[in-house]
Amino acid sequence: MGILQGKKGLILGVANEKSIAWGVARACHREGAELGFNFLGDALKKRVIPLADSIRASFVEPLDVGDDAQIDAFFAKAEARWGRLDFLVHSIAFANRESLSGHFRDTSRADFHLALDISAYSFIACARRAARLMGPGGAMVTMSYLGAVRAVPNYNVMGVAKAALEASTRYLALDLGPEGIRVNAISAGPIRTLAASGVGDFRKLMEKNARGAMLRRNVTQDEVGNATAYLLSDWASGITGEVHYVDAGFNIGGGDPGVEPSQSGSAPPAS
Ligand code: NAD
Ligand code: 0WE
Repeated sequence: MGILQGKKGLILGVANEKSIAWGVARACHREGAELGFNFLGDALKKRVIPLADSIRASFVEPLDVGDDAQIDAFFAKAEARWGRLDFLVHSIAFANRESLSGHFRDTSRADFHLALDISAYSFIACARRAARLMGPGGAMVTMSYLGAVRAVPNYNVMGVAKAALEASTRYLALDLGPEGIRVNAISAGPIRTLAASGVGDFRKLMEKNARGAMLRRNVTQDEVGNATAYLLSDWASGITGEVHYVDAGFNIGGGDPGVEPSQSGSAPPAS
């Protein structure tokens, strides 16, 4: 029996088969959960529906989290379909492409608002509607990145948005704790997804990250999915308000260690 057997959950942020949200969906489906999804616009509808069908998802509906009316309608449909909810996964971020390079000081008011609205406020907005459908044992997880707590070149206003997202995770945990609802974030290492493909020299970033990671590699969608399924499950019933790193240990390190100990011994004497 799976660790999410019989639970009903919404997963927000599947764009295609590379999405972190799809890694989460695979893990949750494998562990016995019944799932619902959103899609953003008709372009993604035809990508998300076949994926949802492949795991017999009960629910696929449009949702742009920039629009309160659409959030209301989405959760109203979830309530009509299921009546209750056990978990919510928020795997959504957006900033104007131009704000993910160049000088951070040039961030415009509009770009700041957009990044924080879609990437941080939307979690609060969805959490409020989801919590209404949850009882004790309910759980939520959102996706963050190290740029929330370190100054990562070019991540810029998204780092500020992730800092707000991580703080929101703690305040939601405080707010929903009395109702027995847990709220956590996963801080994932870099993964090649649609969102990452819009970023200049992501390959270099991934190579640097792999070198600096304790495991000397990057993480996969499935590894983030498995950790998320655990945080959503009753195995994590004592855990809330946490930011859980799934980054092969990069965040604890001091950067590229250079030559490995096994390679650094003195050369054998020439014979
Ligand atoms: P992705 O492009 O597959 O997913 C991003 C999703 O956000 C898409 O499904 C997109 O449709 C959705 N989205 C954007 N604006 C939206 C809106 N207004 N309304 C509804 N949905 C909207 O990329 P991903 O890498 O899987 O990103 C998922 C999450 O993981 C994001 O929060 C991202 O910041 C986070 N994350 C990504 C990485 C990485 O390296 N890929 C690392 C750490 C954290
Ligand atoms: O959160 C992210 C990326 C989020 C993202 C990506 C895009 C690209 C396309 C948000 N908005 C947009 N807007 C677009 O138009 N990551 C954690 C991946 C990421 O993005 C970076 C990174 C990493 C890691 C950008 C600069 C530096 C590092």
